Amino acid sequence: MNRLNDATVTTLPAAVARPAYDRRALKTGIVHLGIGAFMRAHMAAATEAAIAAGDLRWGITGVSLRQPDTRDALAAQDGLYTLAIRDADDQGQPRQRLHVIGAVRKLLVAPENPQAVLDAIAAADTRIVSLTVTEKGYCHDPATGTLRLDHPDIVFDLAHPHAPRSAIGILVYGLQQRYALGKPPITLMSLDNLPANGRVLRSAVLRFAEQVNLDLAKRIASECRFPCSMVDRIVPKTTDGDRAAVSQALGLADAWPVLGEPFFDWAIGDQFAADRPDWALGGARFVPDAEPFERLKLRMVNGTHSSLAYLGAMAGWQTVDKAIAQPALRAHIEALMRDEIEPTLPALPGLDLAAYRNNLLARYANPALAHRTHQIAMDGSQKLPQRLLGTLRDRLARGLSVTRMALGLAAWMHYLRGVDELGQAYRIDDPHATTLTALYQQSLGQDVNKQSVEAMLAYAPVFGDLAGNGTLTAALIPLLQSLQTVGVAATLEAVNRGELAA
Ligand code: CS2
Repeated sequence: MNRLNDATVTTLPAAVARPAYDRRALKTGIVHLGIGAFMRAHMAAATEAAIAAGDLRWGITGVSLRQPDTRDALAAQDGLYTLAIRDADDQGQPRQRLHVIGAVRKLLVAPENPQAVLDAIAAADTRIVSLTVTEKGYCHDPATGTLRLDHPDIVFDLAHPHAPRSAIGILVYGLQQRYALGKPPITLMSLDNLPANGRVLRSAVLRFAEQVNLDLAKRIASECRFPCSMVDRIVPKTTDGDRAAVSQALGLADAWPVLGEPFFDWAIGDQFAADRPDWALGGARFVPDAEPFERLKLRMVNGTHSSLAYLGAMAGWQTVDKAIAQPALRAHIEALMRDEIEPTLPALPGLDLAAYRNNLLARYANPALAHRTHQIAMDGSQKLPQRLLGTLRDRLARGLSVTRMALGLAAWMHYLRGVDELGQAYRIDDPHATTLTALYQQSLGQDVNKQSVEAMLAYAPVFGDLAGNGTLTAALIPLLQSLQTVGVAATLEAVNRGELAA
């Protein structure tokens, strides 16, 4: 089978959308750090819409911060790849719509050539540097949001200005080079699932820049912009089966297609240092303040996703659609949103929360995505603060019940056991895995009681000021006991009957 690339793209079946513009005329306006599946199915798709409308300034240089695999797959394809949008037809049969995306012009692998990445950030045409480096990529303390100057990658980068390896180090040295060349300031845009992601990025960049040069830090602070943004599209990891199925449908081999649901949302704070693409053409919304949208999305989508993932993974429900098909889990997730999360959300003009909730349940039921619960379960230490703990803090402060929120947290703690209810062992994929699994084994793994639950909640990088919270401890004890003794399904049924409340 021939490979998908600029020469073969003209042979695609008519039903496959593809670039109709001249890719050779495309300039590079965006440098993106962390060119994984999510970015390729979300921001790149919206950028493609702006380019297709005739604005050829916005080609993307994609940077991988660790592995060469994306570059290895896409370089041979001239940067082209397929976005497969998957859902079910009226009969419930899975279907997909294919779109070959042309926005990615160039791919770099930072460890191979860090200077090339700094050069790209400093280039005259670059207006925006965007990031999807996942929560842990900010090298910050998840509980407080502050950059950790003792993080090994940050320590390394402060000592190696020409070969930085963290996103933060790369950004600061890239900006330093840009200013040295007299180029105008740019926009730095986080697309990660962190609350106030633009502010988290700004504070990390400035903290690092202050260590490098105070004048540089001041210029960045006053001239660059760091808009916050809420991003939403479910993008499961591509499997070999997906590669084969997409290639078959294209009639050309695509080494790394990406998959996504039809749903797309992106609310961007409209604060840019210079030009930007008209991402509204691809479904984005420019808003004065993205933070209320982020809170809505992180608590409703990611909060319930993580709860569902830990419960589902422990019960042996391998994918989100299989998990949400369990009536007791579905009833719990619906009530969790309606009764515990929604009352903590700020009002947003025009937002119908009940419709948002029902639409989310339908998204979870999408049978064509096969989104693995273990995939969502990874990096819990980095995800829980913004997904679950903010809602919990708000409810605890107002003296409201937290049983359903606490069940998600209990399920995460239970997940640290490393073996599901069918006896299947799995790896805890988390930067804090070693400490957390040891902590679990010394505490909850021995017995569930006040002391062992308190020992877990004392883990400061995740729980911060929740350590010693008596109400939360009391809520967790019966839930953890139930998960350990009767399992996920029976615990869900009990919670749905109004039992197990502290
Ligand atoms: C998921 C998210 O993997 C995860 O942790 O919760 O990637 C989720 O699919 C997206 O944020 C949806 O927009």
